[in-house]
Amino acid sequence: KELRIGVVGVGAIGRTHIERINDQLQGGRVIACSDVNTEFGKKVAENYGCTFYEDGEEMIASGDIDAVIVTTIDPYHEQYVMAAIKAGIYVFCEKPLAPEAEACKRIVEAEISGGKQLVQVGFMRRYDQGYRQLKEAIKNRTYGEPLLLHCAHRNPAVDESYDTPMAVENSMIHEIDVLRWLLDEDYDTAEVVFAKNTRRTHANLMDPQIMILTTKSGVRIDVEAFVNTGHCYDIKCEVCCEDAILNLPEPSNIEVCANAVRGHAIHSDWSTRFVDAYNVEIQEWINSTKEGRVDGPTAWDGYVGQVTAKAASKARDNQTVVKIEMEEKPDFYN
Ligand code: ISE
Repeated sequence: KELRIGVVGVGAIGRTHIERINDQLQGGRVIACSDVNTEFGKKVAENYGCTFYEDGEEMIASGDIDAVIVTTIDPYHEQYVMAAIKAGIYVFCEKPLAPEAEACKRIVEAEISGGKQLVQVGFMRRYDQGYRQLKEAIKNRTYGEPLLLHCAHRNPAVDESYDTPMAVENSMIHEIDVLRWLLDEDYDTAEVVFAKNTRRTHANLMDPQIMILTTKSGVRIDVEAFVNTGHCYDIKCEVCCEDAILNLPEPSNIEVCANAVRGHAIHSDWSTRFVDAYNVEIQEWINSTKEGRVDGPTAWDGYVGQVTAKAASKARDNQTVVKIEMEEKPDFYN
């Protein structure tokens, strides 16, 4: 039986999830959707042949769907994730779980008191082939202990609404999640330092920045966020282990030899760079949901990510090293 899915928030990524579920993946179908912009939402619903609900919470409580995908703008995530927990249905929420750590904590508490894990957070990098290869090598200690990591998160350009905190809270939040998963441990401290600003930035954005994290066992990580490179979407992850240096591979492209240059195209946008990761992520979510499990990043992971990001933001604002403090992981998530 197909998983009946509803989508709240059918702006950009909501629609790509509908398309991948209905056209490419197996085992699920988006049959309902909702959007605060009624006129736009109705058009989208018509386009994809699903039932439109003016009120997302009503859709979640309707009994017509088995699971919901939350792709509204970030400040509304909490409301719909909470509604799903209340209705007892599985929910996939795009990253971040909520913009404030406190809101993530409320979600964790609601899920625990509901007594069943229902929430998955959309940290898609865990589904990327390359990161999965790194994870395998690190987990097995094939090349000894990982000691330090050099990473980069480069975007071609961002708009004027993207400001200094977003480098951590919107972009490097991906590294915060995926590196913690890769190393299978939590962070101890965070720091953010600045570089020389690019001429392409604007008054409210320090670009590039470098975030420095240490893990509990002492692994040191630096992540460059450079979001106005002007030319590329480029994700780097170099893991220095005791016996080898490991580098994140990129999805491959044909090699072209022309005009006295031999090379291959690289991605200029996250939506194409991680398209395979998104497909695997949503397929695995459909599969585990049908089997009654959450296999992916949990609400706890969403909370830890946000606590870490806020610590890094504080470190940046005060130009100090901040110790990352949070509660013990509840047994519920073990
Ligand atoms: C964006 O929100 C994303 O999630 C992308 O994956 C990231 O690369 C980009 O920097 C963010 O702005």
